[in-house]
Amino acid sequence: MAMLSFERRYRIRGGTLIGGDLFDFWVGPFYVGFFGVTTLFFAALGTALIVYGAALGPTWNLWQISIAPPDLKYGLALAPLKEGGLWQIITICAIGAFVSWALREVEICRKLGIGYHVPFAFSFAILAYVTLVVIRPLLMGAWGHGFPYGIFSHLDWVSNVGYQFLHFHYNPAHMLGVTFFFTTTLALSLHGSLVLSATNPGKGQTVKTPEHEDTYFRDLIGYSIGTLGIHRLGLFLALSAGFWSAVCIVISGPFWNQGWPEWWGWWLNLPIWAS
Ligand code: 07D
Ligand code: 07D
Ligand code: U10
Repeated sequence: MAMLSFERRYRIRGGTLIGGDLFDFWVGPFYVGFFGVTTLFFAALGTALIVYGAALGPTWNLWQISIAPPDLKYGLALAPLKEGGLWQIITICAIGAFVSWALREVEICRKLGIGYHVPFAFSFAILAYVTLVVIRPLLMGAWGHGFPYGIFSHLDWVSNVGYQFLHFHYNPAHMLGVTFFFTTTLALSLHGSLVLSATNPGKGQTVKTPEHEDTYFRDLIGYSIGTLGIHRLGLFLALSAGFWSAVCIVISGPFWNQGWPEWWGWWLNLPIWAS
């Protein structure tokens, strides 16, 4: 890959969080850094353990391979390797790799002198994952409440946990999560299409300016959020989606253990309805 002159100027030492010059270099297009090495270490070890778990059986079918968390009877203790211990170590590796990746993002931001928005955003995905496999199991008293690591088995987990609460769609935080996910795709489709309409207008026509973009939405809905604003909104919507997802699962069990439809009893019990 050709090295841009910009890259040649910025690819210098410094800005690392720890370790000083240690691993402060690039390999091909990749910045390595201390956290690149820890990412590779955790990712390689975690993947190797998943392959070892798969080798223990019963299947090599990629869709059906699954590393299950320990039985609930082990509570918050360490389980034997073949009875969920593997899942526990893989979880440590996954968190190690995700956090290392986020810190490597931070180091790259520091080198470039840009804001920490990308690692901040990724930290919401990490939060959602940690909520599923650490925070909620801790609150419920057993690692067995984490989800199994397999392509179809994790779907079964989502469905089973959903039906344990009768009708997960009635979970108010799930409603917010779903709404934010839908709104994120709406915002991205509006933004992507608007930018393309102005900057890629077709043969023979001139590229239009942000004024055209602003005016389009003023004409259509009376207001334009602006070129910087749409990116702030997009980030807010996407992070809110992840945040409310984490909330919706952490309250299911630790803070609400009936069906979610029952939660809406507070509405029926409002004094204004009393006859
Ligand atoms: C496009 C970026 C690229 C990432 C990809 C994922 C692996 C896993 C590991 C065999 C948008 C790479 C996949 C490394 C292989 C083994 C052991 C990101 C993009 C392409 N899920 N989920 C998928 C994960 C949870 C749910 C697909 C991960 C929760 C539903 C893929 C996690 C719940 C559906 C996948 C995770 C849940 C999926 C596509 C972690 C609630 C689907 C993902 C670490 C959040 C869809 C067969 C994608 C599907 C799907 C990965 C967690 C629900 C296998 C890594 C427990 C309902 N999930 N998932 O494109 O087709 O993401 O499943 O938390 O319908 Mg899942
Ligand atoms: C957890 C992923 C983190 C990923 C990380 C990175 C790698 C590297 C490498 C590619 C959070 C991983 C990276 C591995 C890969 C390379 C090179 C993201 C995570 C750190 N639901 N529901 C949600 C909808 C129903 C249920 C969230 C819709 C049913 C349960 C979201 C519908 C029942 C849980 C959502 C619907 C049910 C959820 C998921 C519709 C089942 C959760 C998004 C239209 C019968 C989960 C935190 C998310 C949750 C969750 C949407 C239906 C149950 C809001 C649209 C009614 C049990 N559902 N759901 O969280 O909140 O992403 O998890 O019907 O646990 Mg739901
Ligand atoms: C956006 C944007 C914008 C742009 C953009 C984008 C958002 C302003 C200007 C970006 C968007 C896109 C490009 C669109 C497409 C993206 C998606 C759809 C999102 C999903 C992405 C993917 C599916 C791709 C995922 C790919 C990944 C994550 C890359 C995988 C890479 C690796 C595994 C390597 C990682 C590198 C590391 C960790 C460090 C470097 C290390 C090496 C190169 C290896 C060498 C290692 C060493 C020397 C260290 C030695 C290691 C040791 C000692 C440990 C080893 C241990 C063992 C046990 C083996 O808004 O507009 O445009 O483009």
